[in-house]
Amino acid sequence: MPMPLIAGNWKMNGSLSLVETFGQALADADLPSRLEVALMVPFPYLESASRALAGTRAVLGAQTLSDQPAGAFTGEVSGEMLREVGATLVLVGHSERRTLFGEDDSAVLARVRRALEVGLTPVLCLGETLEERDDGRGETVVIGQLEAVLDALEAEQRHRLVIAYEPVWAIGTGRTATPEQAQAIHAALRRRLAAYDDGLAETTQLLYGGSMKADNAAELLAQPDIDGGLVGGASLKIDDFLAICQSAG
Ligand code: G2H
Repeated sequence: MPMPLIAGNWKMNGSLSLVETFGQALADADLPSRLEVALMVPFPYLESASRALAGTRAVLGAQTLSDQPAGAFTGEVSGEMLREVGATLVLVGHSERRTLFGEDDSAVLARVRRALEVGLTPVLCLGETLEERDDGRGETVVIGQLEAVLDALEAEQRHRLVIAYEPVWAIGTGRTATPEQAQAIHAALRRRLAAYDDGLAETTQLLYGGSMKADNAAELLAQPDIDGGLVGGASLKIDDFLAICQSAG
């Protein structure tokens, strides 16, 4: 059973004072012993979040990275820079990056490769749109997104990823996948991982993301193949975020 992981994704939200609030509260919190916690904050807050989280169990993550190591790429941020300010994880292929910023499977793969090169853990996000689900293609789309990355990696590299399933139709919409719907896709992902190698299926953390909240986290996290959560909106309120962490223990 992989270690549960609750990762908060602030998206383009938050403030320096929210960073401080989270640092304090996470330092004081009595979190379940079998739990990993991560916070993905916007780039400008990474350095202060790194300091604020230093005395806590939470690790720091970024929300994307450039597919290039350095150079004339105005506005971009490299994996090396993220490491330097204390990030250890990075989201790759979040559905908002795929749909709003045109990141296709090859762009996602390039970013996963860069993250691995610099020693960041990529949190690879996968998910189908409502149209794809309604057409009965949900599982095929999600497995295809997984294969687009894993087929291209070395066996050893595949063991250094976290996978997040986030149905696009459930993100920020208040519409959560039912525990059964989420479990069905997670089980399919686990089976596909096992086809690469058994150890991969056993150790890879499979997170669910999509309107996870304090009041629905427990039943989602109780599913056998859901190992944690990628939490957006509910990760902006410390009480909600801590409540979700408690349900994962
Ligand atoms: C989607 C999630 C985190 P929200 O995975 O990005 O967002 O919880 O707001 O649906």
